[in-house]
Amino acid sequence: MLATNGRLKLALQRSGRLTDESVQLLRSCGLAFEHSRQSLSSPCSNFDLDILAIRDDDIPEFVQDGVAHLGIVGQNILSEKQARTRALLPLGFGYCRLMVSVPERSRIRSVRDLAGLRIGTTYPATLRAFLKKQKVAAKIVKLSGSVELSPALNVADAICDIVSTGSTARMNGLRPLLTVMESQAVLVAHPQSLSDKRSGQLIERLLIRVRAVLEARGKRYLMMNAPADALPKLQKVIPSLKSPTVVPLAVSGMVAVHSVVAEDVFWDVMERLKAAGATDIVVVPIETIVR
Ligand code: PRT
Ligand code: ZN
Repeated sequence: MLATNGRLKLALQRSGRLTDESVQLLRSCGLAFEHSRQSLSSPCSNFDLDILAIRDDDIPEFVQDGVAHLGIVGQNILSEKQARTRALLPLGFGYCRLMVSVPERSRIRSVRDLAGLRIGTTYPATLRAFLKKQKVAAKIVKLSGSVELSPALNVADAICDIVSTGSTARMNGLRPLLTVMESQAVLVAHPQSLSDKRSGQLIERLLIRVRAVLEARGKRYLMMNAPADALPKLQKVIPSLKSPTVVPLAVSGMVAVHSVVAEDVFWDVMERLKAAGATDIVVVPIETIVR
């Protein structure tokens, strides 16, 4: 399944909302490559992998056809293109929703009210499947851009478009009515590349790294000193301290306690750790956790 040069190919968005985080994720996996918005393909110098930088809309088809073995793309695009790819992992960025929005003053209140109306969208396939499931017969107006202007131009009565903060919809006098799908960036694979020995092995090696980087996100390594008899109290403060590393210190009766904690929890519990007897609390970032 690999091309003649024996290298894996991964497609990511050339220039857009997913680009920086896609590049950052791969660099966190220890992959060394140049990323320039000008070049289509950049080789990794320390892994048998080439990065293909293309439009996000083309990624599902590239991966389906095996032109790329892997791709990083939004679930919204995957759903719309209906390409045969295997989703491997959600990546925790590029969060957004595909939503139906209606003019603020419209009387449309529920999905039923959309019956017989025109909905402008660049996501006709996803919207069609949604309306079918809801048993609502509406007219889908396929647009190629500026969807949010279509009600004002009387091209549509409602729109179905990506929303993240909602400010674009508000600025255009629209009110979100319902969510068609939630989306984030995912890693997808060409199914046959997974079963092929050589490309399958390379993908598995890469997956171990990606999982390890994702696992470490939002986590911190916590170290502190405490009297040995304070341990039960410390464990009450941080439930994840169930099996901490406990190392005796040179001072008798004192121990060093190490554990992994979620960063959002840490600030809440720090004072309570101190009150329970912990001193010299040190928190350091974690780059990877390989399980
Ligand atoms: O050139 P190329 O085709 O590669 O890029 P593109 O312009 O088609 O896509 P791009 O870069 O805009 O988005 C890439 C992916 O990012 C999308 O497919 C989604 O998976 C994800 N994503 C996350 C978003 C948004 N957030 C987002 N807010 N994609 C688009 N938007 C747009 C939306 O279309 C609307 O115009 O932002 C506007 C709404 O934003 P709010 O914050 O005002 O609600
Ligand atoms: Zn696009």
